Amino acid sequence: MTCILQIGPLTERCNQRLAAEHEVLRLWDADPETLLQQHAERIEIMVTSGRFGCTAALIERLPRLRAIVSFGVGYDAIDVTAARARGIPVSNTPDVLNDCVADLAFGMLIDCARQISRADRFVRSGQWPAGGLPLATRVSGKRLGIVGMGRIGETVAKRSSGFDMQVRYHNRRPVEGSPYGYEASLVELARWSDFLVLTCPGGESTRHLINAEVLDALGKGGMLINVSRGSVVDENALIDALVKGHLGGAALDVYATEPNVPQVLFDLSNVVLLPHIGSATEETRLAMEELLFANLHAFLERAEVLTAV
Ligand code: 8YV
Repeated sequence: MTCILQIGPLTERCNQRLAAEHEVLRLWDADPETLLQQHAERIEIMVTSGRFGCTAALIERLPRLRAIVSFGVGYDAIDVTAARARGIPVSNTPDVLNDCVADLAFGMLIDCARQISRADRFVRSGQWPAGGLPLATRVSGKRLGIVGMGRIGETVAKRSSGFDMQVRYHNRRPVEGSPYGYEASLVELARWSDFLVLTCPGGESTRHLINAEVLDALGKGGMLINVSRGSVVDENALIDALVKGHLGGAALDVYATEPNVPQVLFDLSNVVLLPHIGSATEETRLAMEELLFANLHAFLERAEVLTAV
């Protein structure tokens, strides 16, 4: 039996299936140092997730490591450079979550503009009899800016056609054949946009891409929707813009240091706060699990992962 190191818990179904098929060492369930001292030499495969990631130091501790199989599309928390240096393939779970992440991004956009969560809190707390809510912001016909026109960005753009929105995007380079307008300057895209949706990958290359200047360009009439990674946004600059009323609103599914959400955001009525649930539906999590197992089996059978990062 291949010895697998599992970094953190996935769904219960996934944990059980892994343990039934393989010898699994559960790093989160043990004293990591003791576990590694006893078993590091035997570990051949690592199973992790976008959330648990994997450091270069851990890769270095595992002399027989042959593959890293990850749950989730984002791999910014995995030291892919260290894995590559040892010829260790890393797989993720792309595509199967595009629809659910895009659905949520659109839901967040509408929530932020139309104050759905706020209105729900308003009714539940018995405030309705005393008066109404302030008027909200229209969604249909507005300008949608997308940062990162990858597979998820494209799926968000497709959703917008039902709302008669204009779409423009910013990316490292224009996407060939894309029907949407490319904007080389992120600041200009923010200035143009009513809603700026972040669907780019996390990691060093996009760290604090959304800074004070971009937020200022998005301005009072603009709203920021983030379903990518918290690291893409300078969170202090975002808080500053929101507190000073320089930004119309924000809907966030991801944060700089999850699961810590800055307390100051709790009191802002124009902010929608979600606990990183972009892919969290029964259907999509099952599809992600199946792709994780397909990668694992492909590697065990023919030393090749299916969806390498
Ligand atoms: C997952 C995600 O919740 O796929 C991603 O990159 O952020 C989410 O789908 C996460 O990766 C699981 O840990």
